[in-house]
Amino acid sequence: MKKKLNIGLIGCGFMGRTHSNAYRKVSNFFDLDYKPVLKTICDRNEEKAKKFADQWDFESIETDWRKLLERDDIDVIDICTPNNLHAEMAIAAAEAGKMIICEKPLAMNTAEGKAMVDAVEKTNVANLVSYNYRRIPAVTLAKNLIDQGKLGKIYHYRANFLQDWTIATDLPQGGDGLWRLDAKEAGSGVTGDLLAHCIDTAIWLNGPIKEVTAMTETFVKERQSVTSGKVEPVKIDDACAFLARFENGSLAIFESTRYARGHKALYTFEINGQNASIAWDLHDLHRLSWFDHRDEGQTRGWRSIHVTDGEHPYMDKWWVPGLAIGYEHSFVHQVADFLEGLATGTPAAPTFRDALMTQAVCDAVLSSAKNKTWETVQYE
Ligand code: SOE
Repeated sequence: MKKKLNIGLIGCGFMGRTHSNAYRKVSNFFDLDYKPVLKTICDRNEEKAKKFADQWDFESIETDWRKLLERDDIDVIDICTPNNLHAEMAIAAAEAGKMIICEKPLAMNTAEGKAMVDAVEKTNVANLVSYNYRRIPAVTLAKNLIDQGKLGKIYHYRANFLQDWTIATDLPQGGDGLWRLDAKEAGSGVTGDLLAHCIDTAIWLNGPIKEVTAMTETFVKERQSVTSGKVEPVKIDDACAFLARFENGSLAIFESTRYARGHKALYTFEINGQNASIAWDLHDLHRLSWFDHRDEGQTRGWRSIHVTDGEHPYMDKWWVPGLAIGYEHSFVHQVADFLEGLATGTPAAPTFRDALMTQAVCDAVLSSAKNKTWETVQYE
């Protein structure tokens, strides 16, 4: 008999959908001790919450997230709100003794993130930050290959996250969907939204980042605010590029923008080691490119590994070899790992503490861009 885990999910946006879908599917594909139950969806807008509950089969709705915390029938609080609400909600949820899954980035800044880490560690509640790309099988395979030492010493790390959806100058800032353009709700622009993904993967694959130097740009300086109705200055970074040095001595270059016409969600990384290189591209997410210098000379070259075999991470849980899975499955894997962590007592990563490292790199990047300096990342 599986143990039921009642989910109270806050936020009916894009991420609310990805998480709901994951809770729905996970028990069909993974044999785990725990089974999530879509207990309550919470949104300030009652109509939206009702519609969402209907569509995703939540048992009930709330319009005030604090009520969720008072309820004995909620085990996990899943925070899928804009970034400015993460800290307040997560700290209150920890104090109420609830387990927490929080969307990325952990917080608006490192100071907030530290308070969140303190809260979950003081109350000892299970916690996870949703950096889903770690759990794309090809990315997890890259991690396994690196951990097996197959690349040898790593020299270079290169990552991009390119989009083009904010080029229109008449796009407003704030409110549903567009809160990512409003610094009051998002904290930062591409640094916290997109580079945070690249940084999380990079730290996971290649260890801590020691120092950074960055530049940012805001191409559209004013946009109408959905909340005030007035034209207001844009305070987020539309684009950011930074150089970094890892603690293992390797060098990195990261770039992100929402102004790369033609690119919708082009997250790519390439890692060059002494023996081998790997490369991955979100637009072709079930493939991992691999070059091994130790291969026999005549046939040596880049291989494209179709990461769909039963031997590949997570793939034995899905279809038969050769049949690909996609973006949404990374969230299913995330929930599966979280539930597995509860059963085994080894928490799934990234915990709030792990994600604080990414937050510290984001803060260093933003302050380097502002001060035009090299910044040492302050992890403590
Ligand atoms: C922004 O467009 C966004 O939705 C991010 O918020 C997500 O984290 C990223 O995975 C895709 O792009």
